[in-house]
Amino acid sequence: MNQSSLNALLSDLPLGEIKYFNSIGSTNDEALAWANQGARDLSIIIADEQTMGRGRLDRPWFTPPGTALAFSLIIRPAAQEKPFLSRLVGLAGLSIVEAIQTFGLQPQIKWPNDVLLDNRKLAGVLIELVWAGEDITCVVIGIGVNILKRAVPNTDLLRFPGTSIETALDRDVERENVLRDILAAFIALRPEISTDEFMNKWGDALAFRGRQVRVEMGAGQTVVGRLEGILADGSLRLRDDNNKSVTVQFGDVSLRPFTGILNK
Ligand code: BT5
Repeated sequence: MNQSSLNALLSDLPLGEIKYFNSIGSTNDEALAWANQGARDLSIIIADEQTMGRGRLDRPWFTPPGTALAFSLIIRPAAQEKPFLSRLVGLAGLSIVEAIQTFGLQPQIKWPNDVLLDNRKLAGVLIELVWAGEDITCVVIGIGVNILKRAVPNTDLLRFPGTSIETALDRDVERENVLRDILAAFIALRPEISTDEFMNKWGDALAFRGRQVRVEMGAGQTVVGRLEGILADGSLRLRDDNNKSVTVQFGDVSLRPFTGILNK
């Protein structure tokens, strides 16, 4: 992967500028700085290696050299997109899902920002906003996808088990092509973001739907219930043990460990 191969490969997609780095701290940091300096819509920062890759809440995201896709997409939302910015995480997740489906695999979205293969984390999305006063001028969408087995850190470093495309297919794939497919899917889905069809696609891609889950919301706060789906603003709807509907805006979802005794 290098600047000229990327320029050539992506030349027929309606993108902004593309900047490639052999090694970088975090593509999101570079993209946020570039967004503030006026980067065009759909400009991309991509790196072979990240030394300070980030997840949510400043958790680490590992991108060893030559093993993964790590890039950030800069979005300058149009006025009509602004009411739907909370759906961008779904748009990014669905774009990854569609790209991975081309290998005959069945990825799913673990709400809000992970893509799973065989119930293991294949990819993560980190959304960050650029504000001007009360207005959001840019959204940076950071995407990390594990291509080779070596991209996945040791399990004791992970909150959730990880996987890679190589693990699932038992062969290497051309990571530039995965990048291209994600970007093409993103560009094709973007005009649908305001529609019910988009919400249906997002809901259909959800992992653990209808299952009992636990959502950790930080500071020791936890909600448990049956995962029902996603609301129009991108939040998660659960049904708790008292049959009450519960809405969650932020958190980490996992399957609820069974602790009770089965009553017949
Ligand atoms: C995420 O956060 O999953 C968002 C990851 C976004 C990474 C991209 S790469 C390009 C761009 N530049 C950046 O600096 N970031 C974005 P979260 O849901 O908070 O998950 C973070 C957790 O994932 C960590 O605490 C680890 O347990 C786990 N993790 C870290 N690296 C991983 C990897 N390569 N594969 C699987 N899991 C990983």
